[in-house]
Amino acid sequence: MDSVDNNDIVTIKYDSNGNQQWIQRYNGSGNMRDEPSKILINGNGEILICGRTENVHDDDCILLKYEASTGNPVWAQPAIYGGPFANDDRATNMTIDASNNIYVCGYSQTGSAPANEDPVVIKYDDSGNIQGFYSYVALGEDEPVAISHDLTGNIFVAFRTDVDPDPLTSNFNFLTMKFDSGLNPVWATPPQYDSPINQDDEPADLIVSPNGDVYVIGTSENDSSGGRINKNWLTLVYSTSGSQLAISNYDGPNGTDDSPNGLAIRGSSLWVCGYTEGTNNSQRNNTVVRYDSLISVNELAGLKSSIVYPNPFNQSATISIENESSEKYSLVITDIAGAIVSEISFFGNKTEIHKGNLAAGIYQYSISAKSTVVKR
Ligand SMILES: [Ca+2]
Ligand SMILES: [Ca+2]
Ligand SMILES: [Ca+2]
Ligand SMILES: [Ca+2]
Repeated sequence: MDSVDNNDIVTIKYDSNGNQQWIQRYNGSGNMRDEPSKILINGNGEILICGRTENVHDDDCILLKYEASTGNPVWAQPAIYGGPFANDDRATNMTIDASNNIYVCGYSQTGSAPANEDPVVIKYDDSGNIQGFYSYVALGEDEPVAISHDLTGNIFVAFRTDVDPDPLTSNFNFLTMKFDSGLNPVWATPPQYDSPINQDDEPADLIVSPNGDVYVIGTSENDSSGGRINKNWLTLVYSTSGSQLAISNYDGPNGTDDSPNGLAIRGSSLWVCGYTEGTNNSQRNNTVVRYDSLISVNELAGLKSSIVYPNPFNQSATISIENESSEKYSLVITDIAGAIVSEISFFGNKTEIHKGNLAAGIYQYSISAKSTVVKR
């Protein structure tokens, strides 16, 4: 912090009573801007920090490792990645697998300035050696925002991708990719989400459930009713094979801009936190939403996917399914204890459910036909 443009990566350990145990400061060789983006602890209790380190307007991705008890650097030098151009490379997030491999995601500006941002994902072993690498050249400014792994070492990354060819404007979409532990892409066609009105849809976080389902949350400009574009919380669920299992859109109490930023799975619930705008437009409120109907989605052979919109709902919602047959479907709604609260039959690919006498709460549904269970 010697001058305006020289900040450093500072790491402090506190004990459980809040007493400082050690402090470490990293100032890069450029004596310029060094900033962290994520801190994690590996299986040996060591501290990993990723971020950016600057050398005269040329940022590189940096990965630091400290000993837990002393704060001393474990590696002789931090792991630094600079792309093929003398331009900005910045780490945005990371995850650590069961073997202490570190997967860092970030972006590289490829080409000479001004250059687009292209995503990179780098695998480091426990010693900081690069073991795998993935990148793609993007149309616009593409950035990975979140990365996680499943129990068998597959890596999942949520990217914000810009699909608008005009460099002055954007149409951001969610892009979710699965990699094997060597960073080879697994899904032939990684799923994207673009709102029906082709506005900006930006993922914020991603998590993998113990059964391999992938949950991605973010902010979606998917509603232009009322003469303005309205940001909503979007939650997407993908199976481990990349098919979309569920989608949920949450519009806050004011019907204006709402944005989620983190998620966690606890028991059979998905918890999402962020902000919603209250009835006074300028007022943003911390908000937590618990989803139960998105969890325990078991994909069966021959399954057809279904969507509940909106979810949660006040008066009524539509459940639509991918319906390829003329079979009669039976919809059963159960409360959290498993008791059936409503049962209806319908033909076609959607039906409406109404609040009726149902108390506010979380309900699960299943749709079945003579031959197939669609979703549970
Ligand atoms: Ca510095
Ligand atoms: Ca660089
Ligand atoms: Ca979009
Ligand atoms: Ca909204």
